[in-house]
Amino acid sequence: MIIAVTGTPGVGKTTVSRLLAEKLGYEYVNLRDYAIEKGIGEMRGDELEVEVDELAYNFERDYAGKDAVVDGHLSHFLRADLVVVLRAHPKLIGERLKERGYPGEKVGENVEAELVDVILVEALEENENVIEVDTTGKTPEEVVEEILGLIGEGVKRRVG
Ligand code: DAT
Repeated sequence: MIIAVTGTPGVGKTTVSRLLAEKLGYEYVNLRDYAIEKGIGEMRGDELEVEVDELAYNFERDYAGKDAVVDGHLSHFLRADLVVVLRAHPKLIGERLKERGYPGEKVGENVEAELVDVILVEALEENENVIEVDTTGKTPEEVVEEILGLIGEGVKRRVG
């Protein structure tokens, strides 16, 4: 099963994805590292620009039938069995990205994207199995437990 973990930068994707993969015994895949390793996309300054179709095509070829948790703000464009959209209060996103040294304009863009549900809307357009998890005020462990609970319910619903 492929689980895509997506969300606005700073929302906690990497932290949660690593822990989720560990708990499930799945491979952890950082989508940006995967793209760089495969020579997909071009660096523009610090940013990697990729063709989403090319990324999805390659990922499908390499990971079809495998168990993996895929961490990345484009992971909802992949063929995944489940998309987890992590959310956080926009103020938290702003604080984390400032701390990360993002320029003001980039911080603003991402805070706004979180405010208006950009990634959630994209994910719902791309995939039928989307769950949204609010991380605000929760530890990464609590977030992972919530995801595992929702995965369990989904499986039960399909079986029952
Ligand atoms: P992303 O991969 O979405 O960019 P990250 O996992 O790198 O996000 O997390 C950004 C920062 O926030 C990092 O310093 C760890 C912290 N963080 C992540 N999840 C958290 C949580 N649930 N509670 C508190 N801090 C969290």
